[in-house]
Amino acid sequence: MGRFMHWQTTRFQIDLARPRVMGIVNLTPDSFSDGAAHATASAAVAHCERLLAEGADILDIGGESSRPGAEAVPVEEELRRVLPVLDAALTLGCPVSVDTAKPEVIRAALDRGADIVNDIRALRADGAAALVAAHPGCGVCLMHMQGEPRSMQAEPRYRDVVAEVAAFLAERAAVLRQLGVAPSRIVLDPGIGFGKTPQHNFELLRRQEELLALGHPLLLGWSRKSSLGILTGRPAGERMVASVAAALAAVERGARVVRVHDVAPTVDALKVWGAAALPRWPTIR
Ligand code: 9MG
Repeated sequence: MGRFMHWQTTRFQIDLARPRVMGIVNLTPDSFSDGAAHATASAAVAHCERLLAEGADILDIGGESSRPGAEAVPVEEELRRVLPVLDAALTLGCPVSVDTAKPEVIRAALDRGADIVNDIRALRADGAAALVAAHPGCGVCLMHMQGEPRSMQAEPRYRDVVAEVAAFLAERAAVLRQLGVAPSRIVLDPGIGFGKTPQHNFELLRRQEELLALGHPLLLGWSRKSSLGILTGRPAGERMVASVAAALAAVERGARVVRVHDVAPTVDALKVWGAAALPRWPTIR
């Protein structure tokens, strides 16, 4: 998995000796999954509590949809959606990640104590990397995306998707390290479905060890993605089994964090995988 067996974050050093489950908390009314149902902060907090009860290790809270075709959300609206839920989630005793690319949201989230910044733009917005670098210890997930959510699926093109994603992630991690961010704070993500065809996504899965060679833990987000729908012929609401299978395949190939909607089945599957793969984990009496 690379050199770092833990993920350093604001309040927690997350042990990555076993794979971790990041539960998705979408606060977007147009979300492809739970957004509308969790439009209010109290429903969203109840959703956070449910994900933790199901075994999530990390919560990932986001107020702007990144699904293909999604329009940008103004910064004030994103703050309005995210901050009340973040404040409550930070009292739940688990690492809390904020899924955002906007420097204003990153700053507000870190000021309130967020543990991780999960940025689908890999901190490329002006000032975003400097904000993370100025923080004493937050974790960060740097994700690859070709293009913009509004148009990224129009015509994704690569000569070698794995080599190009790896080069991008290596460059972004190097930028952060040069700014003084400790390597143990950095996790990388190839960005399944972000400017990629199903063929690109499955090529990234097949050759995932080439991304592990970058020396940082990998986070993978396959949950309910359209590649799984194309493969199985199922709509987003019926992709739980496919999502669990993809998470397991990613973990089998070295991913240490999986970002998922369906926490309970993923946790069960990882327990079985762990019992088979690692004789000393979990302990069976
Ligand atoms: C916000 N978001 C949606 N999909 C994602 C993925 O695959 N990875 C990460 N890090 N974030 C994502």
